[in-house]
This record gives sequence, structure tokens and C-alpha cells, in this order.
Amino acid sequence: MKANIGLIGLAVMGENLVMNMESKGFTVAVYNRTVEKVTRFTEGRAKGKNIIGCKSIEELCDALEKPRRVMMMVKAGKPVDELIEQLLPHLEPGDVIIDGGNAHYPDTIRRCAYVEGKGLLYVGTGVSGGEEGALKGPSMMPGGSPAAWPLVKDIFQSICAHVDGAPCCDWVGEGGAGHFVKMVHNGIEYGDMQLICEAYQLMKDYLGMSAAEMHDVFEEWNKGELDSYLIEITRDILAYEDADGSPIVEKILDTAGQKGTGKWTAITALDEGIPLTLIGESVFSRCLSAIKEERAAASKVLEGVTPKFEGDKTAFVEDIRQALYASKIVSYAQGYQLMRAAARTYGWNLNYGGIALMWRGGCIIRSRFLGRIKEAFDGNPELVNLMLDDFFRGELAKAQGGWRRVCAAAMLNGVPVPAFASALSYYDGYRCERLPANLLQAQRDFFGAHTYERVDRPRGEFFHTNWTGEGGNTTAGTYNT
Ligand code: NBP
Repeated sequence: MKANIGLIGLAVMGENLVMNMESKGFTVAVYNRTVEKVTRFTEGRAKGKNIIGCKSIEELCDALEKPRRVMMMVKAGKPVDELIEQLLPHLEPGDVIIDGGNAHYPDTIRRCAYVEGKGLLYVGTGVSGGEEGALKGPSMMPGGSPAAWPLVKDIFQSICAHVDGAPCCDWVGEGGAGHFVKMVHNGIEYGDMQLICEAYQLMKDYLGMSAAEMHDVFEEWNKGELDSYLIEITRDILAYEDADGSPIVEKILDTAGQKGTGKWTAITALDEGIPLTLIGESVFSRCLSAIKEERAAASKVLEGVTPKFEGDKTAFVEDIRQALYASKIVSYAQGYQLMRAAARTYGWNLNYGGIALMWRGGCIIRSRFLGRIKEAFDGNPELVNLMLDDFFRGELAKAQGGWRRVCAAAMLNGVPVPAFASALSYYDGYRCERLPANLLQAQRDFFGAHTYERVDRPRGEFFHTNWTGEGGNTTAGTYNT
């Protein structure tokens, strides 16, 4: 019997995806560079299952029904290029190569064109949800050669997570669109985590709350509009005790790691000219946390204030909830603006409501909130900014009082809230008809003859002032980068 799909890379994600596929009725052929892992798998967890162990890439390709579908679940980067080269001699036009790893989307754009040039099809799919997701149903974001979608749809939509019967997997778009959307997902994950951490720091350092008290707050929050996987695990983390009975969270060193997808999202935003401030601040916050020794030394010499809370604690906790909720709306609004800009750059026809649906289950940012985002984009696929949707506009209006009080109190009491504050500044900047960029343009024209447009003349006409009486009338080019 031929296998329905082949999978290369039997590490944590690959193994679990294979088990998931097999449990949905697919026969899977497997291969791993270190071949002993194939035997270990087929004689262990995969024993007695419809899983065919292969000792070489050639054997794997021979084991597959046609057109062949081969999925790579290996370390992102060079290994993927190497594997493509090893696969090509054993595949035929019409076969599909799938990369389910965390590839950077420009690599997927390049690989897709390369593989298509050889007459084959290519899919770069984001897979989110970690080990458990891979086994029980991940969120999947596939893009690449459109002709490949009908060939992989059945398998992908069988193994992915489902919410209310709908699969958390749909075709995202051409080329690198799938990996792009996965990258934005990861960036949003950075933002969601940072927002929760800021709420925690305010409750701990400003309100003086214990881990147990904070656990109760997160338990309450998880019953409302913030209901999400990350709020849920934060609730559980806060209740988790170390061997001595104290909360383990307080014993964990405060230096954050990162693998780079948040950084890629922020860099892409800079390249696209999109103010993705909240995710940017979340990446920088991890960088600031990483310089622990520098911070420890600075804490002894730099003047600040000692946080001092007076007032109604319960009311302030509600303000924090509002700040978190409003900032989260801003973060998703910014993330969607980035997707819209990239779609223009790369000619992708992204389905924004569908993307929210893909993220609603199986992945780290899964939440009730995403259902509302889907409704917003289904209602108006051309929505320019999520904050302008009637529902979210109303939610921001309701939350802004608490949000402003939290940011102000944090500033006055020396508690850092980069994500809350940058989100509020974005909100205020976005709703500001006249920003001070008129002065900025004057400065640019003053020192570099960069010219400016005037409010009393049509757009596109550029003017230069000889500010000092010494410059000539020669202007610089008016190009924008
Ligand atoms: P790893 O990212 O740790 O990769 C290990 C696998 O890559 C092993 O099977 C290894 O084979 C194989 N490999 C390497 Br390393 N270099 C290779 C090469 N040159 N040729 C062929 N195979 C090679 O595994 P993972 O954590 O399961 O993740 C797989 C992919 O999924 C990654 O891209 C990851 O970023 C992504 N991802 C991971 C998670 C997660 O929670 N872990 C979640 C979502 C996505 P070997 O056994 O011979 O060393």
C-alpha cells in the first residue's frame, strides 16, 4: 500500500503531526536525516500504525501515491534548501513539496518560485500550537502554489484544530503568504504576552498583590472578553507552587528569550512603513529584559519613584483589564494593517476574516476575541483599520478611561508599561487630524531643502522656503522611502 503523504523530520513537531495524520486515517511514510530515529519511532510510538519507516529520501518518494506530497518538518533555514535539492531528483512534475517549519517568508517566496520552475508545486505552511497542537490539531496557515491547495486541503483540514466545526486552516495566498501570516501571528503572540506581563507587573509592584490574588484576577478575566489561551495559562502559572510551596513564577530569572519571529515582524513593519508599535515595543522589552546585569547595576544608581497605591484596588484592577483589552485591540489593528500592506507589496489576495478564523483555535493566540475580528472583516472586507469597526470603536471608547488612568499611574509611579503606553499613543495619534509633522517638514526643508506641501494648496505641489536667506532655491528630491 502506498502512503498518502511523506514527512521528513521526526523531531517533536514532525512526530506529533505524523501521529495526528495517522489518527485521521492517512497512511504516512516517514524519514529522518539521523536514520536511527526512524527505527526508534516505528518501533516505539508508531508501532502497529499505518506509518511506513523509510531509510532514505529515495525510499520515501517511492513509498508515496502520486501526485506525491512530501512535508518537511525540519529546522528552518539551510536544512530546508538542502532537503529540496535532495528531493528534486526523486520527484516528478505535479508533486508537492511542503515546508511546515518556521521559514522566513522571503525564503518561501524564493523556494516557491524555484520549485515551480522545476514543474513541481510548493506549499509553505505555518503550523502553530507547539507539540500538543501538532498532535491534537494545530492552526495551519498554508500558502504557495495555488494548484497545490486542492492536493493538500483534505489532509490539512482533517488534522487541524476546529472551532464550532470550522477548520482552523484555509488557503492564505500565493508564494510566501502562509509563512508571512504565521510570522504576524508570532508577532501578535509577542504583543499579547507583553500586555499580560505589564498587567502582572502593575498588580505585583504597584498594587502589591500576591500570586494567589493575581491568579484569581486572571481566572475572572478568562470568563469575559479576554478569554484566551494565554490568559488561561497565566492563571495556571500564577497558581503553580515550587517544592517549598512558594509561587514558582517568582523564582524564574527575568530575562526573556526569543527565536526571531517577533523581530522579523517588526523589521517587516519598518520596511512596509507600518507603525506596528506594540509588537515593536514587545520585542524591545525582551531585549531590555535580557540585559539583566546592566539593569541590576542601574537600579542602584538611577533615580526613580517608589510605587505607592492609594485608592480602590478592585477598581484599579478593572482599569488594568480595560488597558489590556484596549491595547490588544490596537495590537491586532496594527497587525492587520501590516498584512494589508504586505498583501499590496506582494500581490496577495488575503482573506482577513479567514485568517482570524485560522487563529481562533489550535494556536497560542487563540481567543474568543478572534471571533469578533472575523465578524468585523466578514462585515467589511475592505476595513482600513480594525479600530474603525463599529464594535471595536465602541469597545475602545468604553475602555479608554481605565486605559488612560493605568498609563498615567504607571508613569507617575515608575512602572514600565511600554506596550500599554505605545498602544495609547498610537490610538491618540491615529485619531489626531493634525499631527506636528508640519513642524517636522519645516525642519527638513530648513536643513536639507527637502520641500513641503501646504494646507492651502493641492496635494502633490511642493514648496521650498529660503529659511536663512543664505540658501538658494535648489531643492532636494521629494522622494519618500
Ligand atoms: P527542530 O527545529 O529542532 O529540528 C529538528 C529536525 O530537523 C530533526 O528532524 C533534524 O534531523 C532535522 N534537520 C536538521 Br536540525 N538539519 C537537517 C538537515 N540539514 N537535513 C535534514 N534534516 C535536518 O524540530 P521541531 O522543534 O520539531 O521543529 C520543526 C520545525 O517546526 C521548525 O522549523 C520549527 O521552527 C517549527 N515549529 C516548531 C514548533 C515547536 O513548538 N517546537 C512550533 C511551530 C513550528 P536530525 O534528527 O537528523 O538532527
